[in-house]
Amino acid sequence: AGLAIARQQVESGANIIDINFDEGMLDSEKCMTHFLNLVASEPDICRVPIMIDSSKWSVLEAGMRCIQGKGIINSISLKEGEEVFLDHARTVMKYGCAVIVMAFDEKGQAATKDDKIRICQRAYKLLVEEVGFPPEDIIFDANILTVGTGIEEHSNYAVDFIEAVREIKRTCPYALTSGGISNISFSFRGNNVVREAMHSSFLYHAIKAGLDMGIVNAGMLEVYEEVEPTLMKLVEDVLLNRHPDATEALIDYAEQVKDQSKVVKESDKLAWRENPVEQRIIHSLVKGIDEFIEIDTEEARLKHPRPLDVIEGPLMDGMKVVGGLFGEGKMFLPQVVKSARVMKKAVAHLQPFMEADKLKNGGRQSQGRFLIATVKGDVHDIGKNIVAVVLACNNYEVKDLGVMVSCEEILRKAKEMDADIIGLSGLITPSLDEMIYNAGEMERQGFTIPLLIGGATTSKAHTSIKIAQHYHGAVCHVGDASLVVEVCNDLISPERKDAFVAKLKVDQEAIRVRHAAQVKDSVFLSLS
Ligand code: B12
Repeated sequence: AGLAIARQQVESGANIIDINFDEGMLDSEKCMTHFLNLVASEPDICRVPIMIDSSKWSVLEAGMRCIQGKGIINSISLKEGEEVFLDHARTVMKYGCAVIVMAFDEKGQAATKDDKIRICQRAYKLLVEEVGFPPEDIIFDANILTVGTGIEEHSNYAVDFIEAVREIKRTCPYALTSGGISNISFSFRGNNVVREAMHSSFLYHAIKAGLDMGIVNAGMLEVYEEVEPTLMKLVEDVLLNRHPDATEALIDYAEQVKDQSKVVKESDKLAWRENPVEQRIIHSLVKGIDEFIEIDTEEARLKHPRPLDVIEGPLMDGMKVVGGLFGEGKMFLPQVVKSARVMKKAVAHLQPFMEADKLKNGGRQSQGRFLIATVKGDVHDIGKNIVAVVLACNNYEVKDLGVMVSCEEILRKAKEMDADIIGLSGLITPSLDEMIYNAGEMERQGFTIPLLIGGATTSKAHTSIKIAQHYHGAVCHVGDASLVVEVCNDLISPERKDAFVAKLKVDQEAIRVRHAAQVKDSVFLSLS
């Protein structure tokens, strides 16, 4: 059962799994050892780092002996004084683990902002200066304590935590911060509508202050933007301690939502199903609901001339909303993982229809060999997979090398398969530099075949100004998968190729000249 829960958590988007056997009737050391050995043989689970969690040092040590890769120890603190703290830290360092340091000292748990900061700074100094502990392996947990309890001293707890995080991040270089998010909402136990809203809002504000990670049930998070505005205001009044009656007001409101949630929730839950199909698809993507995505994708497919139009239309629109909310800190990574899963399910539904189109077209002989990969350091593969399917359905022999592929691997494979075109996908900014590197290496190794560039953060401007100059062959930016077949056909066709490349180079030169003029025309004013 433990393994099933761990697997479910990883599937729901957990980035780390926390393992704890602190229970009176258990032999915790034995259980920890046994369970970690089981986890080690489950590739679906042990691909994420493991956090060994216990309040007993002997259990933590037993765990450290078992885990592979880099683990995280949860936790050590100054509760028993400096000597024990330093001794524990040295052992953790010996095993190469990172460590959670709780904001506790000899006097107890830090509740106020000043105490949290003082204890964490003291622990940081001891770890870095006395033990030589790598600061990037220190994770401070400055104690998230419950608000909305009706006790006045508790009303500033959320603000205390958020402000402490800001100061810890400023004064303890490279150290990370974490916390148990659900603690904040304990006083609303039984009312998940309010609790989920509290978690989303608290995370939103704490992440802005520098919170790096949080222990949270990935399935118990509402999308910040989706919280009903009145509820969000009341929740934020409590969290940010905006006025003395904030808790009372939220409790009153919580009572109403609680009643409503029983009566209205079931029908309300499905009210979005009445919307047009495009909106339903966006809703499923943003909320990470995979239940209806195949039915809706099918309905949309019947409305559009080609299956690819569904991808380029409602599905991409949904992913853009997800990307926007994620960028603003209003959706969190586990939620985006769920959205990605829904998107993949929709694309998988459309794939056979795209393949059927190929057969309808007679399944002609190979147009050419296309090598595609997401560049080193980048895990995004949804767009790349779509491009691969579209090309395969248009009679290209496609070799997909997957994600995080090094330049060396890409070019080695390209030679091995005698590729006609290489396509690179990348969605994060560092991928742009990796693409420049790939282009330079293609030049150095004497390639002449075209290079296609794609993925959300790439652009015609960047391709022209930063990538194309490193490679004398054609370097072409392709904005979306619906354009890729035509571009490839032009690049392969003996009749059209020269004219296409000549025009591409002229267009890119024009972009470079325009850019150079803009840069030259910029006049810098002195600050004085
Ligand atoms: C889903 C998603 C994820 C999923 C990815 C799941 C997966 N298996 O792919 C997960 C949750 C894992 C993820 C992780 C991260 N993500 Co992310 N993610 C997204 C999101 C929301 C959607 C991407 C997507 O799939 N779009 C749909 C596809 C179909 O579109 P597409 O890739 O652009 O592809 C189309 C075209 O571009 C083109 N195309 C694509 N590739 C190619 C290649 C060729 C050769 C050609 C011709 C065409 C082509 O064809 C496709 C179809 O038309 C975007 C936001 C966005 N608007 O893009 C952020 C986004 C890309 N992610 C972002 C970030 C920051 C991250 C993380 C660093 C977050 C973190 N803190 O850990 C990590 C990165 C980890 C890593 N090292 O790569 C940022 C990047 C910002 C930046 N400039 O660097 C974005 C823009 C979100 C944001 N607004 O902040 N992410």
